[in-house]
Amino acid sequence: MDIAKRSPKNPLLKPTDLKPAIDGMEIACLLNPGVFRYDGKIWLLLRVAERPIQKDEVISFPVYNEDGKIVILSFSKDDPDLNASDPRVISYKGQDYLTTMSYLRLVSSTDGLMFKDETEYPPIFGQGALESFGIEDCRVANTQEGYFLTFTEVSPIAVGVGLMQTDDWKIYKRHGMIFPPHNKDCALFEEKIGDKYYAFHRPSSPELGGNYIWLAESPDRIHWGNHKCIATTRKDMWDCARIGAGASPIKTNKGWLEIYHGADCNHRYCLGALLLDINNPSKVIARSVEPIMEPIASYEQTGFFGNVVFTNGHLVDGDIISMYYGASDEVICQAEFSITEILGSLK
Ligand code: MAN
Repeated sequence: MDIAKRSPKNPLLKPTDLKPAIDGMEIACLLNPGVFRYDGKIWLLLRVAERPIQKDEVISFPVYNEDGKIVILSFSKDDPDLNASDPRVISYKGQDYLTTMSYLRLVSSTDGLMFKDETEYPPIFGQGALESFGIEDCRVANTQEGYFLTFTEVSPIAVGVGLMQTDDWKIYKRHGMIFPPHNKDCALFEEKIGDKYYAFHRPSSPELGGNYIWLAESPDRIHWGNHKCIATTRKDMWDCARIGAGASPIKTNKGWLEIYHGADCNHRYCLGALLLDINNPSKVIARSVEPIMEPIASYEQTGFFGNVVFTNGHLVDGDIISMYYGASDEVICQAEFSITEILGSLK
């Protein structure tokens, strides 16, 4: 059952609301923001996906070259070596490319609904060979030691999880790749349990196993071990093809509550919840049988890649989760949940 209370102001942000950051590009999509409070305001760390303005007969997209400069690659749409059936990824002569280049960009708000561009705070672009196709879907953990950012690093050789750290959103300390390929959907717990840090991550095991949510522990948030699988996809259910963690888990009096995404083989993305033991988060107490949110609004069904609700950021105030999400991989939206209501829906 869909128990999300969507903002009547949705979508809050669409691609034409911002100016492209890269010269000669258009913004194709705004996606999946990290969310945090800073300087008395509510901030979104948007994933912005840009590409050159498209011409009819060719598909063109940006990549970083070896010198860290953006170059445009183009393929003719009628080239028999091109597979462009997915709007997100194209394949040419056995090599996959992304149709857009994503980077991270800050917007802020005083009411959580009207967001404005923060031009004083520079965007965060991919750097180096492991991010040459960009960086995506950044989770923001607001910890006692500062903000920790976990995001997907994409390049022709890998998809993995990167970590960086900041206190002021101007200077970033980059820690490199913390979960090697293929891995994404990494969400850090915002506090220690006992003497360890914890994180969810999503390795993919293509032959045996699948796209499952794992838990790892660390003495320093940089070196991770003791990996355990805590949730798998479920046959014939809404989350039968892939699952992945959303934002940092929420501490409740029943345990750690994690909102996660699940997709079926038609790439329909819904949200559900996991409840984990407060002292031992590898122990799953309950899990949504039905999604708590499904792509049912028009802006969630039609867009760059339709039938998607995808979240990796929220704020919590008492019983209310103010969740921000990407709809149809194109626009940014907000919805509220009651923690009590989610907990009551779990089996
Ligand atoms: C993947 C990621 C997300 C995206 C969904 C739906 O999980 O690339 O960023 O929102 O697919 O396309």
